[in-house]
Amino acid sequence: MKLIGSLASPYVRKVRVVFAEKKLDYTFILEDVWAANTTIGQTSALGKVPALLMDDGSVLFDSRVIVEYLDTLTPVGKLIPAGGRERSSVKCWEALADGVLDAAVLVRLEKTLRPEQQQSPVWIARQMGKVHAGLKQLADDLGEKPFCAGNQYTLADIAVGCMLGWLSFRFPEIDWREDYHNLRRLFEKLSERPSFKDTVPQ
Ligand code: GSF
Repeated sequence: MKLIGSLASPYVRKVRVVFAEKKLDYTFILEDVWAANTTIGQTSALGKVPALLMDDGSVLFDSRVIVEYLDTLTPVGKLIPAGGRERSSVKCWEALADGVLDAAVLVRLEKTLRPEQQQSPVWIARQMGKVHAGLKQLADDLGEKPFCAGNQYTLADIAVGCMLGWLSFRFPEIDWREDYHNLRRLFEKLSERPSFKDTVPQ
């Protein structure tokens, strides 16, 4: 399998962390989707990373689809519960963490791709509202539990950890560590795992 992605993308990081946790081999192909000469469109119609090029030539895209697939490949380090409320709960944690990212990415694109006079403060405030509401929800849901889903490390922790790491990377002014001590505690624990250490955004 070949994973197409970048070293900065939090969605790509989520997939890389899952590859590491599942002890699965892959080839990492770096792609700058923002470069004028990017060829990502040949692999993914949406022009986004991550995209997973399968050995039979087919392509899986969207990090949530990719990680779900990877989790089925081996019972090693099961990251998504098999079914029921436990499964949908882990997927919901992931959707919330990814949703915070989606909003923050929109703010970053607004601020980096548009000239300052064309930027919309209303749009930026709307998206930042989602970032802050999402962080609060995640912290409330985590409470004093060791991991998002309770006692077990799951995809929920990976999604939340990748989101927090990216916020620190691109929005250091958002002081989530100070606002939410439980998210800091979780993040520090996750950051000790080799899968997280090896994929710090850059
Ligand atoms: C989001 C991927 C994405 O936005 C997923 O895979 O989970 N829901 C998707 N990737 C960005 C890079 S980044 O912001 O991490 C991307 O490839 N954007 C290119 C574009 O043209 O929007």
